[in-house]
Amino acid sequence: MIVTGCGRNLDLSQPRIMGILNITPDSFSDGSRFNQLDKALFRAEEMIREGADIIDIGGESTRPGAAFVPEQEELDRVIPIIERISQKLDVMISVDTYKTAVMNEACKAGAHLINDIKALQDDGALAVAASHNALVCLMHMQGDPQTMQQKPSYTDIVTEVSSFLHERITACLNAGISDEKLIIDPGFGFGKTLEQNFELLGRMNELGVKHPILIGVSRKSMIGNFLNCAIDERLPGSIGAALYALSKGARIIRVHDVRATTDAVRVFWHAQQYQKLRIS
Ligand code: 7PM
Repeated sequence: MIVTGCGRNLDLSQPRIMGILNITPDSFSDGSRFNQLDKALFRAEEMIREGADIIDIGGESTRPGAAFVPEQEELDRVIPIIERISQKLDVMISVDTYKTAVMNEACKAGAHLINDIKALQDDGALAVAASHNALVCLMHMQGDPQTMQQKPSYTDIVTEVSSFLHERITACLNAGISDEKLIIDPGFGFGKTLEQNFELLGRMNELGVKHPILIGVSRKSMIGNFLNCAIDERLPGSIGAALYALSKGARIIRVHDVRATTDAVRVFWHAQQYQKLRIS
């Protein structure tokens, strides 16, 4: 299956890696915006060499309890970098934002995919996504980033995530976004306890969507709390979860550690395909 965002194709007959490029003042520190631009471009190039198919550019941390970033500040952070990467590199560009104005400017600057943790619920977001013919990743979140980890609660997590995503899919279709533009994401860590995350992971195949599934578990608390380890020790656990997600139907894996994840995913996929061909 091939999907197309703003004229750029992405072949999903095999798993794809989305590399995370966070643009916050501390992420490429030691000075000017010019310096930041070069460093971000360098990191994007590096991730492409390491196997990234998509570069996901975000200017606001959505970590639990993180500070709000004003619209203009987010624009100042991400737009110059999207422009630069789209001019210099041959790669699919994703913008990680829930703000309509940022989506709009990002698509004008060269983004192909809108990765929205709020699933296009901001005013005007549906119309902006439709007008650019962009790919859209609709993610599930319970609550908002400031408070979502305080008391997540579900009767049945798979049913609730699935019905939310179906409601957002319908909203997209009604706004003139076609089915082939949609990617869905269960939103690991977004208003979910450790146990709820693992239940959702294990039952991902029950979500009942025909759209490609993207997942983000890289370095998250569900890995750290289970293994009881620090952020910089979470790579092996993150890869374990990513491979399990592939076995449950995920097609795009959003990660910080592109090289290691790409190698693991390629071996996993090859072994699986090899066995399928052998027995068919
Ligand atoms: C806790 C929660 C810590 C979230 C860090 C994060 C996702 C995303 C993020 C995801 C999609 C992080 C984040 N996570 N977009 N943006 N799916 N589509 O790990 O799981 O960078 S933010």
